Amino acid sequence: MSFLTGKNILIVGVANKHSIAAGIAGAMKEQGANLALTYQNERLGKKVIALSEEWNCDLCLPCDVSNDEEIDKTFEEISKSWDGIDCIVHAVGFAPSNELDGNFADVTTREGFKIAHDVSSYSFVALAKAGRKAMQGRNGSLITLSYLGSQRTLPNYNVMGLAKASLEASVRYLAVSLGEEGTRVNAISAGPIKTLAAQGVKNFRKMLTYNESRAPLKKNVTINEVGNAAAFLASDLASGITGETLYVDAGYNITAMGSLEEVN
Ligand code: NAD
Ligand code: 0WE
Repeated sequence: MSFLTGKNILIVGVANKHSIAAGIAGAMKEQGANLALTYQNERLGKKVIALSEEWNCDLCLPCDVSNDEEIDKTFEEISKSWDGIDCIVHAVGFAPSNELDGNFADVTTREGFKIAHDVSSYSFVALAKAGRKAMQGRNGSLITLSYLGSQRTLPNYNVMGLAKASLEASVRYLAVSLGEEGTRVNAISAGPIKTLAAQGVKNFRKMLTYNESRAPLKKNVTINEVGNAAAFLASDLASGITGETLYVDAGYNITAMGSLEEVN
């Protein structure tokens, strides 16, 4: 019951084996997909190339998603090996660290806003545009990663919350834009996970404990659980789903006021 057999899938956003994109790659490989990975820069390249070999990926290429030329080059290279692309996974987010620490109105700057929205939101549209031809008429699937901070405020997420709100809106607009070409567009809103991007975040461990105690499933999610949801969204099993943000967060987002034990 491998449901991605023969599908060509590009995964953008692996930094190391703890990345959400690594969990997605593992789950998609398990379902029989052919994989291509990209890495942000040479510093991360060594590790990602090693992982690409471990997972028998067809390709592993450099791609800084803030650079249109690098994006175009990536798809040019892929077209030499693959006759088309069935899915693109976008698991990239960045804001300058000083924007993610303190009172929103105090720490947010025009430059930080611009960088966060460019790298975390526009880059998804850029990949959709660059990959459009290769995905046409294949019942393709675009998938991005979001977070609850797009809908609710929480301490320090700040300008990233705005960028994720923009990203989720782009999922809806791209779904309409590409729907008639057969391409579906969805987001997964994941619960907090200890990845490289979470390393620099103040009190991240506290946030994990907070989420775990309040989530209906009384746990935090893993990159494998996010990976399995992404594998489903990439597959023909999800042929009726587009423009959607799917929460993979142990149910945290549906709650308010935590558990009764806390109130009593
Ligand atoms: P991660 O650090 O493993 O992955 C982030 C990736 O973004 C890295 O591979 C990094 O190289 C890449 N990146 C940043 N700027 C880039 C650029 N200019 N060009 C190309 N790549 C660039 O962390 P992660 O937690 O796996 O993050 C993946 C996605 O999941 C992000 O969109 C993040 O916002 C989202 N997310 C994370 C969590 C969490 O708690 N970890 C929860 C929900 C959503
Ligand atoms: O989307 C994310 C990660 C976002 C992120 C993290 C960093 C840290 C290092 C974006 N840019 C940077 N830039 C850096 O220099 N998450 C959902 C994880 C996350 O990040 C938070 C969180 C959570 C949860 C930041 C503040 C508060 C909560």
